[in-house]
Amino acid sequence: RTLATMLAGMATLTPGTAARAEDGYRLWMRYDAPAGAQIDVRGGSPTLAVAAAELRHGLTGDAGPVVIAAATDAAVAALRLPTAELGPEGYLVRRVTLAGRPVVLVTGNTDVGVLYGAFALLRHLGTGGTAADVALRSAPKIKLRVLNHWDNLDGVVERGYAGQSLWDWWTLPDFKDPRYADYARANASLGINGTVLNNVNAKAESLTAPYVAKAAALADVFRPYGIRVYLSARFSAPIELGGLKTADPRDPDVAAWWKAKADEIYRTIPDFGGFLVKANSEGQPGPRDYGATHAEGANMLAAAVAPHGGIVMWRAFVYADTDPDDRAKQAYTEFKPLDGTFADNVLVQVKNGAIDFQPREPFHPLFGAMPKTPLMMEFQITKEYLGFATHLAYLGPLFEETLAADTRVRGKGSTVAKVVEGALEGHTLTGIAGVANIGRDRDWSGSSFNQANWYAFGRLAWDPALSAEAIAREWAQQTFGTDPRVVEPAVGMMMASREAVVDYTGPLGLAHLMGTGHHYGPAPWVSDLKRPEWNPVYYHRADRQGIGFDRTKTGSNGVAQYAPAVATLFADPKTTPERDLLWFHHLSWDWKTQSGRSLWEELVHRYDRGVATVADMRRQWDGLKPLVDAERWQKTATYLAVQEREARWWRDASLAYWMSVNGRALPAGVAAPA
Ligand code: GCW
Repeated sequence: RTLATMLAGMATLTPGTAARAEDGYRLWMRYDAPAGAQIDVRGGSPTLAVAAAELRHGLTGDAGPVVIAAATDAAVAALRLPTAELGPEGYLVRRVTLAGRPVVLVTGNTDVGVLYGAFALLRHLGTGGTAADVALRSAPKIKLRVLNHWDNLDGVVERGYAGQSLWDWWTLPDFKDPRYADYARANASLGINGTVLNNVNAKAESLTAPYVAKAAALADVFRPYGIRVYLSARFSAPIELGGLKTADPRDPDVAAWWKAKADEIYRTIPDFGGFLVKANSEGQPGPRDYGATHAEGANMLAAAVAPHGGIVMWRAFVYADTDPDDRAKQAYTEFKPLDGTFADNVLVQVKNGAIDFQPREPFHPLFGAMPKTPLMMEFQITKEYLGFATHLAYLGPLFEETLAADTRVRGKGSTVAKVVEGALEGHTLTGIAGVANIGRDRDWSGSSFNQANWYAFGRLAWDPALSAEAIAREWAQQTFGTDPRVVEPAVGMMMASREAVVDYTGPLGLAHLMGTGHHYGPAPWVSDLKRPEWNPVYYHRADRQGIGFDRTKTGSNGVAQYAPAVATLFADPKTTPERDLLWFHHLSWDWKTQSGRSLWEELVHRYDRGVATVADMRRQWDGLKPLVDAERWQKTATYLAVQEREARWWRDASLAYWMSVNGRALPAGVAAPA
C-alpha cells in the first residue's frame, strides 16, 4: 500500500478507539454509526455526557429521537414511570411521548443507571432488536461487581496471558492513556462497577503516596463510568512502610497506622472503594502470624475505611501445610467458626470451588455455611488452568453451573446465586469478583473468544440468572455480527468448549493434574514437590486398584462440610453427580459408570471425547472462513490448531500415565497414543 492510502485509512479512525483494523480492539462494542442520531441529553453530568457520546457513536438517525435523563428530571418524573424498583443502578428504556413528541427514553434513578440503559439499548440494537420494539428494564442483583487485576507494579500480570498490565505506572498519573477510558466503557457496558488495580500478592508500595496518586488518576478516568477503584493491601504494610515493629491487628499503633493510611487515600480518592486482602495464604502475611483471627485482621482494616464508606474484601483462599489431611476442607474449617464476627463492611471473598479454579470443581462448601457474613463470589476469568489464552474455553457454563448449584442450606432452591445475591440470608452488601483476563494485547484478552469470558462474567454479575448460552449468543452477535450462519456455529463451539477442556484435562471430577508452577499441560505423575498438597498425586491418588480422592467418612469426610441433603448425595458414589465422581470418591478402575462402561473405559472415552470436540470446533470454525474477517478468523484458526495438538498431548500423556499405574490396556477400539 502506498503511504497515501495508509494515511487515508488512518483518517477514518473513530475518536475514542485506537484502531479500525479487525484486531479485536473494539471488543463487543463494534457499533460505528454515521452521525445523524438525535440525542437529547437532559442534565449536565460527566456520566450523562459519556452516555450520550456512546449513543451518538452507536445509533443511526432512524432510531428516532432519543432522550437520556435521570428519572428525577421534571419531564420524566411527570410520566410517572415505574422506576422505584430500579434502585440506584437499574435502567428503563422505552418509547414514551415527551412534550408531545414520541421518543425513546433512556432513564434510571441515577445518571449511572441512565448510562447502563444506554448500553442496554446498544446491546438491544446490536443483537437484532430495533428502536421501534424497545422495552428494557433491569436492575443488578449484586451490589459490587468487581474485577480483580493480579497486576504487579512492574507491569507483569500474575496468571495473565494477554500481555503486560494495562496500567502504565511509569507514566501515571500524568498520562492518562485513552485506553483507560475504553477499558471503562467496556466494563460499564456490562455493569461492572469496581476494579481492584493491583495483585492480591500485594506489594506494600502500592499504598505509598505516589501510587495512590496514580490510582487516583485512574479513578478520575473511571468515575464517569460508574467504576470505583480498590487496592489490594499487604497486611504487613505498617512494618514495611510505617516502620512499626508489628502488624498485629490488635495493636493500637497498627490500627492507627491503617486509619491514617485510609484517611490519606480518601483525601486523594474520595470515592475509593476499599481494600482486597489475601492474608496467610501462599506466603502472604496476615493476622494469623500474630495468633489473631482473620476476623480481627479484617475488622481492623474495616474500621479504617468505615468512616469513608469503604469496604474490605477478605479472601477465604487459605491453606497451610500444617493440615495435610484435605486442602479442600481448610477454608471452611478456618472461616465457618468466624461467622457473625466480621464487621458490617467486610465481605468474605470465596473462590467458586474449594481448591483453585480448576476446569471443574463442586461449589465451595462455604457458600451457605456463613449466613451472618456476606460472601462474595470469586471467579477466575483468566484461564490459568484452562489452557491460558490459546485454548478456546467459554467460561459461561462454569460460572452458571456454580451459581445454579443448590446448597440446600434452607431447603431446595438455596442456590449459590441466592447466597451471593444476599437473598437467602438478607444481606444488602453483596459482591462478585472476577480475576481479570485483560492486558495490553491489542485484543485485550489474548484472543477474540477470551473476550467472551470478560463479557460473560460482567453479564452474570449483573444478573446471575441469565443463561450462559443466551450470553454467548448476544456476545457473538455483537462481536461477529448477527448473521446466524456465524452466530449459531460460534455459540455451538463456545457451549461445548469448557466441557471439552474438562474432558481432555481431567474428566469425572479429577483435578489439579497440571504442570508445576506454570500450570500448563499435563503432569499427573508429579509427586516430589515439598508440600504434599502441591503434588498432583495428592489429588488423584491413583494406584493399581483405583483412582480418586475419598472425601467420605472413610476418607477426609470433606462431604460433611455441605448441608446434610447435599452431603448425603455426595457421600454415595451412586448419587454423586458423575461429573464430580472422583472429587469425592476413590473407586475401583472396574467401577460401573452410568454409561455401563467401567471407570477406566469411561475415563478413556472422555479424554478422547475432549479431543474430538476440539477437532469438531476446528471444523466448524473452518466453515466460517468466508464469513469472518481474515484477521480474527486466522488467529482463532491457529489457536484452535494449537488447542487440538495440546488436547492430544493432555489425553495421551494422561492415559500413558494412568496405564503405567493401573497396568491396564486401552479398551478395544481406542487407538494407542501417537
Ligand atoms: O490460583 C492460584 C494462583 C496464584 C494466585 C493464587 C490466589 C494470586 O496460582 O497465582 O495468586 O491462586 O488466588 O491467591
